[in-house]
Amino acid sequence: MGRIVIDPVTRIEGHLKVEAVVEGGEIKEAMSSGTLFRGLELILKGRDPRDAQGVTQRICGVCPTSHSIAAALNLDSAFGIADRIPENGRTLRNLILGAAHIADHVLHFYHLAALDYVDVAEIADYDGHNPTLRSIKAFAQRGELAPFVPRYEGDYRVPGPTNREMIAHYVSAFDIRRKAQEMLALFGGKMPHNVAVLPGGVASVPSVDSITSFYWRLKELKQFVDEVYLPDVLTVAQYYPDYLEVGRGCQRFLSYGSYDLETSETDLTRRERLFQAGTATAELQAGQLDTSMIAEQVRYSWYSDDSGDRHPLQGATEPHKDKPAAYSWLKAPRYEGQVYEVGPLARMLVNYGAGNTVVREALDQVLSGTGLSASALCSVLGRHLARALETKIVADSMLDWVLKLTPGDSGYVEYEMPQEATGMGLVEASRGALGHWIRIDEGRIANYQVITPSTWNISPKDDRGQPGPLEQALIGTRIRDESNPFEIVRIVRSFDPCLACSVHVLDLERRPRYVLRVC
Ligand code: NFE
Repeated sequence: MGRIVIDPVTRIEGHLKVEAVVEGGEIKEAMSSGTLFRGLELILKGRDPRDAQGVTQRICGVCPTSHSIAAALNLDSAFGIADRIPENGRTLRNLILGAAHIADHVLHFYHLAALDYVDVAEIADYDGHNPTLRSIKAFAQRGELAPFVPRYEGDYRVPGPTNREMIAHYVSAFDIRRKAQEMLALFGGKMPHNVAVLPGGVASVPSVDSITSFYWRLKELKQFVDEVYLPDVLTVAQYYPDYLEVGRGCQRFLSYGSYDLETSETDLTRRERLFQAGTATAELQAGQLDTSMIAEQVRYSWYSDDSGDRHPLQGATEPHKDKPAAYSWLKAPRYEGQVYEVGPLARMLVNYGAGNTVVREALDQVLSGTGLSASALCSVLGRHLARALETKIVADSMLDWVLKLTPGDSGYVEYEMPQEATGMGLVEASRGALGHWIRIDEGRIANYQVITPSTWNISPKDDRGQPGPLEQALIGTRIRDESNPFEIVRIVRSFDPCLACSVHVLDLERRPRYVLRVC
């Protein structure tokens, strides 16, 4: 029996340690640990509720835009203005969030995950004239191939010319990400930590100029998604079909839904959205979402036990760093006591199962070319495919939405802040279901709780000992070479984990806490 420890896992966001117990070449047990503490909830206690809009964006530098939308929806609901957001405000929020998601998904595939399948070292044999590839080759010849090495030596299968084309796409994807961030800043003011999304709507007023600037960049992004990103993911699927079987996970899916198409319905789980809220099984059995069934458990988390199994409105953040048996700073969110995966795959399966025609048509079109069924997507490559497909759906929808903006119209509504209230903001961040909950007492924040997507996906075992979604996806995987466990990192990266929503635990005596092996 062997034990594999990867700490930290690189090419993800934040600090994750993965441990796997291997017996007979197969993972029998897995533990995922968030090794940093996120205490933003404690910082918010006692503050003006409107501070949550700015403070919660600092949870993370990658997904601050999703937090800005979740916080705004949360405060809208607490302030009683969820159904009063002007049309421009609703549309601008969708465009700001969509720009963030496109940038994020392109970042994830090209700059984090694709290097598990594309062999950059192969560039040493390149004798063509592409200037980008020639300059990477020059670095390789000088032995300066970082950040592409060190790495686990995977079984790289994409043939030379296609492989090199994808290396060139790695570089062009930087430009695409920049353009998506520019789009976000046109209406949001800046990235990261936009300043325009507020409770009550969006503070910026679109002009013909800003709409046109947004539109032409979006056209270019759409072309990249259609002609480069989606085909590249399908290419990977063609050469690694076994990864359509690997990493299936818990096979229960949950989504809060995203991109409001109207705001008259104040219950966000029933509001008409581009992606609707719900649950699904791998067999595509859809279910209605009941947020009262969400609770966090902490038996294996570094939090005091009496803060366990609570709905987020009653949630507590009481760190207990020496707790026996605990192994993660992440709590274990569960729905009806069961383990659920969130993320792009969940969004696609929940909406496919519920008969969302936009998702059905897009997914059926891609699947007809691959011969797969929608339920076969519960896998490493299924997650990548779902992510690329939803990027296409979002980009296509945004082309329509941006032309619906009315130049010069305000997207913001005035409001009065209540002294006592509760609120809930549900949205889909790039990585999945993101929820913010607030309780206001005497005009101040009495409690603010955030459950991020990675808290769902990377959660440790729960009070009943059920492993989290990533842990379940790792268990049963066959490892070819324990000293080179590329199968593990491929599974981990398919979830696009982000543990950055954390604050460092400092040891003021500077004792070493871990020996790090960077791969
Ligand atoms: Ni820090 Fe995030 C996203 C949120 S965490 S990147 O997407 O919320 O999974």
